Amino acid sequence: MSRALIIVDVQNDFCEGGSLAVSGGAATAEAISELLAETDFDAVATTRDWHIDPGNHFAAEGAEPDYVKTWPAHCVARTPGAELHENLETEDIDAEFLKGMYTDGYSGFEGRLGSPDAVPSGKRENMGADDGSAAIAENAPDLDEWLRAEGIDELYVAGIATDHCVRATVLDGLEAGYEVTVLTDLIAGVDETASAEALDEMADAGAQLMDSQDL
Ligand code: VGL
Repeated sequence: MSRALIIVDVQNDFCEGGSLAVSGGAATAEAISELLAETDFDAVATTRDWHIDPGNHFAAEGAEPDYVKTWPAHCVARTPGAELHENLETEDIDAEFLKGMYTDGYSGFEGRLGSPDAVPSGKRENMGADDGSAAIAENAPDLDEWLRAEGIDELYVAGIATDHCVRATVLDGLEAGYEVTVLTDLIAGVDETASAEALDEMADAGAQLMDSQDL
């Protein structure tokens, strides 16, 4: 078995101080960095929300977001809020997948490889045109294509938010035929009840739930 760690949306806007702050986001980033220092994966990928014009994913001007389907503006392409959080150590990250340019983009499997390939490793000045659109090269592989090319069959998923992008990524990973494990101490959710329900749903769909200490 070859295993990949998928780090979902550990971005400034989803951490304390961001426009859609999820409580525990910064601590999650730090804990993921500790895991990366201690554990070998065959591949490590991050996903990032990378919104240009995601339609009604952002609440209309003057309207209150419902924090279920509509949200405050967040992770706008090429803004500081869309950057990975500084507590996340990016040295071991092999590839990064950008999603949600013109859609909600909850699932990492909607993401396509950012350009250049190893974006998180300090080369982010090459992220493309001002509207963010050129950040994804034409013909860039999507997450599934990239994982298959890397020979990965097992996914370990960590990140933000348990009840939204982690959930959607895990369910799509199972659907695509991967063995999927959610690292339950390395996730943070928007809503406590919805996060508990999402974990049940992921487990019912076939995901393993595991503490990273047991890896
Ligand atoms: C997310 C809410 C809105 C997430 C993204 O990354 O889980 N949550 N957009």
